[in-house]
Amino acid sequence: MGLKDGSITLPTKFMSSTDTYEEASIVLVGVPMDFTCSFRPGTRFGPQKIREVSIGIEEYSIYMDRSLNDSFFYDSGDLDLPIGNVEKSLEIIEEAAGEIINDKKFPLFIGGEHLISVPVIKKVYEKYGDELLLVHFDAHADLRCDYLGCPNSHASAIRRVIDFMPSKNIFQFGIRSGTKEEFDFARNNTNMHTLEVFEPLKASIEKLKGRPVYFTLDIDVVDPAYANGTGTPEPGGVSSNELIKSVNLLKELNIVGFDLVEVSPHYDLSDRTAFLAAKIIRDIILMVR
Ligand SMILES: [Mn+2]
Repeated sequence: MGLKDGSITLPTKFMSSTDTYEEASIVLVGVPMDFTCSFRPGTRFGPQKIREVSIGIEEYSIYMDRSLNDSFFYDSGDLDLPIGNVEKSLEIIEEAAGEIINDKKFPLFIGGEHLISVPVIKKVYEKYGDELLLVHFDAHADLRCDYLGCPNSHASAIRRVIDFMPSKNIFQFGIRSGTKEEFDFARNNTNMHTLEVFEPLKASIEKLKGRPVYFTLDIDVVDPAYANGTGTPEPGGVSSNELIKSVNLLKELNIVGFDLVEVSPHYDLSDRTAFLAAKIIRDIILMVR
């Protein structure tokens, strides 16, 4: 597969990417996978659109008071996946994540659908074990045992994480959609905070401090009024400002891996969802550099 040179070569990289993998401490990987989307597909085009619009925002972040010019991250392009082959694709993602972690670099993955987070979290969990906590922003619980009989579905992403990671290590925020079974399961297993993100996250920071934290961000946690470019929009979400402020709270934590998923450009009026994603990715790079 070869993150260093063998991934698909793209015309556009995320702004300020360094020239080589070797000099980077953070490695960005695009995962153009949307085969298990339950409603509208298209997230496979997300990574490239986010890169494209990143050129339109500043390298300096007022939230982080740092500039990408002072950071060392490498955009390794998109993984080359066999379209439609879920198992093989998950293997390729896991291999890529493993390579980055073995090289002691920070994995930053851009989906694609939410299922792509599972193999990345798995490799990060292999490194940190039960010390690792998961912070999950999403409109959806993603706790289904399976979706129409398929355990590997984007609707089951967090449930698949619980196959290997203790459910009590998982902190969910902004959840406003799921089956009754998912909410019953969450009550007894995960730390789920419904509807809101900022206030419950602020109240949870002390519990999250001092531990390695993986952050998975499904862009549909944001209200479709602010982020309509996604496959399963769910009205009633947070504003883009609340998301940015919430990400800012994570400064106090030891973030060891990150992914942003479910941006679907063909539904994205004025690229507003992709712009929001690019801004969040910039700030995460600046936060963890
Ligand atoms: Mn979701």
